[in-house]
Amino acid sequence: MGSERHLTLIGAGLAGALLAILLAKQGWRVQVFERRGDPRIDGYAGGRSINLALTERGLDALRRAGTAEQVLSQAVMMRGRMVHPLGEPAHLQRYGRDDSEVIWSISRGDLNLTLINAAEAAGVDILFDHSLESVDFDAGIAVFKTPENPQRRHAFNTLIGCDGAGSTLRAEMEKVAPLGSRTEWLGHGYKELEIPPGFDGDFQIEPNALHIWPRGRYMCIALPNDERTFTVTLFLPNEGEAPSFATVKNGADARALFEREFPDALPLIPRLEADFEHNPVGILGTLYLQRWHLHGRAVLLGDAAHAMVPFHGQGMNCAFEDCVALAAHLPVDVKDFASAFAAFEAERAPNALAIQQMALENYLEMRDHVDDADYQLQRALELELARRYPGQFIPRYSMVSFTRLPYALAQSRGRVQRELLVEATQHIDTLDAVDWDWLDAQIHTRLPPLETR
Ligand code: FAD
Ligand code: E1W
Repeated sequence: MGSERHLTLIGAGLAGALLAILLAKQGWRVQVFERRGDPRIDGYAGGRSINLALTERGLDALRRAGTAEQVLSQAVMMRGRMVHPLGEPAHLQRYGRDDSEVIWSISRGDLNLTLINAAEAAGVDILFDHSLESVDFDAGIAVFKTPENPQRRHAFNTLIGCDGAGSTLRAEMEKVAPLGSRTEWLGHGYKELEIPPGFDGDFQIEPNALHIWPRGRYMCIALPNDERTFTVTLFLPNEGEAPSFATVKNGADARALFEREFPDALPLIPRLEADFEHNPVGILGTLYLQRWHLHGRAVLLGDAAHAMVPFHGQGMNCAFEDCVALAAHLPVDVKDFASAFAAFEAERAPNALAIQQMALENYLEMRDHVDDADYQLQRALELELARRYPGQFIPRYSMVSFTRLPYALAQSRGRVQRELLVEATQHIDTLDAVDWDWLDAQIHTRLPPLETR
């Protein structure tokens, strides 16, 4: 492809399909190579979690691509987390102030289909069954494996890697120049199970919530699907003392675990044994990368650049924010790709690192703290301060999920706020005892007002 206005994307997953739309809309000719077959012919084969939480950052990117309305029409609203403590009734902890601050559960397969159709409608050329195998960056030749040809050569000007956590493009770039990549495995994995509709055809538990069963070192969650099912995800340590995936090895072990630890969920999952034995254990880790681009020849984004653990529900949302940022650095008359990629990396890398760290922290918070008393008092104070200081004291979860403030800013202000919450609730057990004057002075000096629009 000799044309200067031509871009080659690797991967038509979530980020690749969305980025293709944004770039085509601003005048680029875009070709996308995807390893898997066309989901419209083969059915959707994309593994991993069956549904995903979509929040403001992702939604904003979908609006820019013109697909937000269609995606939301297939989404289920989640107002908060429904916490299921062992031996106590479940209770809803709202995410936001009201129904303007909610998150959305969407099907990965439906979302990918919507984006692929919109990309083609925008003039993007998607080549399915094309798996990137190797790249000669100097010659500008990428080699793909297809069902007909094990070595199909394709000339390119610029490659954009949207090929996910196991990125082949990243591996090829690393053969040419060190990218400083490091993967930290979490040591915990996950297994997906299903809650079907009840006998009446309706949801068996509250549909408008993300359900969490926190159990200290491990947990279960469930997200609603629009066909009235829930996808349950069991997170456990891979090794070590029970329960872990080393001790819970088969369907019978899983049933015993659920009888003891998740007795309210067990009757909802009729195919527990079969799901457990058929579905693989998913692995989780964080990918840190020091360089995201190879001069002006290739750049990485989404999971290929910064895979993270899923406990904040931000991997896709962050990848979509990357797409908007990269498109903004690539006007169709861009002269210097190397500078554009460097500026993109400088903008996004600190924010990717911040959400990677917050996602790791959120695992501890979800599985271990959401049901303890200190936490609940801090949370009650946080909600009260958010009410008293709008645009100034914004809960960290809200900054991450309901605004597009940079993740790094959410993290740094979140640190200050956490300190204030801990200090203000030490040695007290009701909000009546809070020293409001001290807090007011702290907030005015340490949390300058924000513009969130
Ligand atoms: P992917 O979606 O993985 O897409 C990569 C694409 O590249 C795929 O289509 C693949 O087939 C293709 N490809 C790979 N290799 C090649 C090759 N060699 N040649 C050609 N094509 C190739 N995020 C959220 O925002 N909210 C959530 O609630 C959420 N929950 C999650 C739960 C779990 C259990 C997990 C594991 C992740 C979750 N995520 C969530 C994260 C989210 O799934 C990822 O961040 C997101 O899919 C990243 O998008 P991507 O386009 O970078 O990669
Ligand atoms: C969300 C897989 C996943 C996806 C999510 C979330 C969680 C726990 C998990 C974070 C959250 C939506 N979260 N929920 N409640 N508090 N924090 O907000 O996406 Cl495990």
